[in-house]
Amino acid sequence: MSPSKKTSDARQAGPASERGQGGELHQRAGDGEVLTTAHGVPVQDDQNSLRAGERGPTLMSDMAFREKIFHFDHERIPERVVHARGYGAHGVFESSGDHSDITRASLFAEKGKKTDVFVRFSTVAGNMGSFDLARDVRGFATKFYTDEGNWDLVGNNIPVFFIQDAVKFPDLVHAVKEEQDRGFPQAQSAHDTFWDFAGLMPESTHMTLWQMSDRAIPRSFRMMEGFGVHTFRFLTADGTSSFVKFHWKPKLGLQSVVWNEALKINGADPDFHRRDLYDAIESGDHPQWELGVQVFDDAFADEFDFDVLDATKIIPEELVPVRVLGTMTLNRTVDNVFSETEQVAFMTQNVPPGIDFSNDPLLQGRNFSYLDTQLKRLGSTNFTQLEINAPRCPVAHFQRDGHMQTAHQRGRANYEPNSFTGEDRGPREAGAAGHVPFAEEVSGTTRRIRAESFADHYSQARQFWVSQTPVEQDHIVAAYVFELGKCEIPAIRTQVMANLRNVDEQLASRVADGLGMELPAPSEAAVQPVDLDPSPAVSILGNAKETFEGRKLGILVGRGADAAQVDRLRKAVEKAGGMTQVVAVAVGGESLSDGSTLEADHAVAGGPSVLFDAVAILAGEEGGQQLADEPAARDFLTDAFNHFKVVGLHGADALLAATGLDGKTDEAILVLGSAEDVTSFVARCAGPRHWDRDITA
Ligand code: HDD
Repeated sequence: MSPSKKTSDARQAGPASERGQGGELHQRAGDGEVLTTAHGVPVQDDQNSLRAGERGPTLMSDMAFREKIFHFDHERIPERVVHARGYGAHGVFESSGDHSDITRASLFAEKGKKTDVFVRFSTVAGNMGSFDLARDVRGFATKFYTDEGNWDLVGNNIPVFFIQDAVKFPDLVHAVKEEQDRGFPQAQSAHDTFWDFAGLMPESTHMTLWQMSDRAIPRSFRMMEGFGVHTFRFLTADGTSSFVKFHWKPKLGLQSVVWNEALKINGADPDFHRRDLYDAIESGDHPQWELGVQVFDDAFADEFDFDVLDATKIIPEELVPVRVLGTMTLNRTVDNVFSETEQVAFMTQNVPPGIDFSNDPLLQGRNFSYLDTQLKRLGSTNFTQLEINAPRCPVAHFQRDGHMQTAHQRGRANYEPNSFTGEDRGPREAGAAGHVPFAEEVSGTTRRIRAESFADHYSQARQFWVSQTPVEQDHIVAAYVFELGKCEIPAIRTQVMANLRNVDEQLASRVADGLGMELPAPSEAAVQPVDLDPSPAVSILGNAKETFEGRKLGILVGRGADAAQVDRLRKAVEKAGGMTQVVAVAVGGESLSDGSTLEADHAVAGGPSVLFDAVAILAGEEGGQQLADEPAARDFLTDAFNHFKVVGLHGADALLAATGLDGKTDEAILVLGSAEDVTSFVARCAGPRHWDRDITA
C-alpha cells in the first residue's frame, strides 16, 4: 500500500456517483427491504409505540421509538448566517484548452480536461424558508473537485460588494437581516436598518445600484452571470503571476423578471428558482456557463483609475476582455438536499496550486471566516470527510481524531518527521509541486487604515447608471422608490438621496420625485466623482440574446380550443428550445375542438401568467366566455400585458373585453389563427419583452 493511501481518508476515490453505487458509503431509502433501527435491528411495528396495555403508558423499553424520536429531535443544524436559502446541483467543468501560459492549475491544463463540480446558488438575506424572488444578490458558489484538491470559487451574481473591508461584514449582515427588535422584514433590504447602514457607508453606493437593477431579480439561476468579485492571482509553473477576475457567463444569456412580477411569483411559487433548475436538469436541458478571466498585470493595476484590491470596483470588460477558460454544465440534481446542498462547505481559502489570493482586505477577511462557519454549522472539524466536501484526489495528512471521524487512518506514525518506512511512514510534503504562494514583497507600518486609492465611491456607480438602457434606468429608479419608501425614518431616505446626488443628478431627482421629497444637498464626497466611459457590458437588455431557449410558454386553453393549434404551438416552442405548460380552468383538463381532453399542468388559479416567459390564450368555441367569466383567467391576461410579455391570442375577444384590454393591441400581442401565426409568434417570443407597451393607459 502506498504511503498516501495508508493515511488517506476513507472516501477519496472517484466521483460520488461511482462511490455510492456499492451502497457502502451512503444509505438509500430502499437499500434494504426491511425497516430497521439505525443499528440495523428489524423494526416490528412502526405505527404503534410499545405500551402497557391497550390504553396504558408508553414503555421506556421501546428503543425503536426512543431512537426514532431522538434522531428526529436532532435533525436541524444551524442554517448559514447568510446565504441560508440555496439550491445545488452537480456538474462538470471542461477546459477549453491548455491555459498553462497563465496558470499551472491542473484543471485548465489541456483542452477537454474534465473536472467534477458542485454548485450552490442562493439568496443572501432571507432565511432558509424564505422565497426565491426576493430583491437580493444571488450567491454563485462552485466547488471544483480538481485532481490537486478542491477549489471553491465563492462568488455572487453581482461583480462588486457593499463593503471594502471584511471587518464591516457583521454590521452589513445585521443591518440587512430582520430587525432585531421586531423580527422582520424577512428576505429583503427594503427597511430602515439596511438603508441606514448603506447611507452611512458611501462605499456601498455602487453595489446598491446593481442591487436596485434587474440583476437582483433574475428570471432563473440559469440566466445569470457569476463573478469571483475579488482580484485573485494566477501563477504559472515558473512562478510568474498575473492578476485575474473570474466571470461566469450563462449560455442562455441574461434574463430578469420585472418587480411586480417578482412580487407575484413569490406568492404563486416561492420555489420558482429551485423548481426551474430542478425541472431543467431533470428534463435533460442542462444549463451551461462559460468560465472566463480578465487577466492583467501589475502595470495595468498601477495605471487603472481604481485600486484592483477594492471589491467595490469592477474592471470594465471593455478595458480588459474576458478570456474563456472552459464550460461548466450542470447535469445532475442531488439525491438528498440535506446531505449535499446543506452540508456542502464552501471556503474561499480552498485554492489549488496555480491560484492564489490578492491583498484585497475583503478577501483576506473571508479567508479567515469561512472555516469558522463550517465548524459552527457542521459540528465537527471532520466536515471535510462528508462525501460532498471530500476531495476526489488522494488526501494524506496527520490530522487525527475529532468528532465523527470516519477515516481509518492506518500506520504507526501520526506525526512527521518520523523515521518509519513503508506502510508506517505516512506522507511527506510536496515542495515545489505543492501550493506555492506568490512570492510577494511586503513592507509597511502596522496600521488600521483605508488606502486613499479606495476613496472614490461614486464614479463607478455613475458609470453603471449611464451604461443602462432607458428601460433599465426606469427600473432602477422604481426600485429605489420602492425600497426607500419602506423606510419609516425620513432622515434615512435623506442620507441615501444625498449620496445618490453624487452619482447622477437625474437619478437622484427622479427618485426624489417618486418619493415625494425635496432633494437634499449632496453628501460630502471624499473624492469628487468623475465621468467614466460607459461600460455597455453591464447592461442586461443591451446584451439580450435573441432566443426562447430554456424558457417557458404558458398556454391557457378554453373549452373547445383548436387542438391542432395547441399541438403546433407545443412543437414550435420545443423546436425553439423552450418548454410549454398547459393551463385550464380546471386542472383535470379541458375538452378541445377535436373532442379530446387535454390535461392541464395548472388550474389557472394556481398557474398565473407570472410563471411563464410568454403566454398564449387559445379560447375556442365556448371558451371565450368561459375564460372571461373566470377572475384568474382575467388576471392571467392582465398580468401578462402589464409585465410586457409577448401574448398570443385566439378567440379571446370576450376575455379582452372583460379585462378592458380590447383595442390595446401592439406588436407583441399576436393573433394565433393559423400555422403561420404560430411560427411568427414563437419567433417573437425569442425577442425582448415589449417595453414600449403603455401599461399606464
Ligand atoms: Fe460570504 C457564505 C459570497 C463576503 C462570510 N458567501 C457565502 C456564500 C456565498 C458568499 C455565495 C454561500 C456559499 C454556499 O452556498 O454555501 N461572500 C460572498 C461574496 C462576498 C462575500 C461574493 C464578497 C465579495 N462573506 C463575505 C465576507 C465574509 C463572508 C466579507 C466575512 C468576513 N459568507 C461568509 C460566511 C458564509 C458565507 C459567514 C455563511 C455560510 C458559509 O459562509 O458557508 O462565512
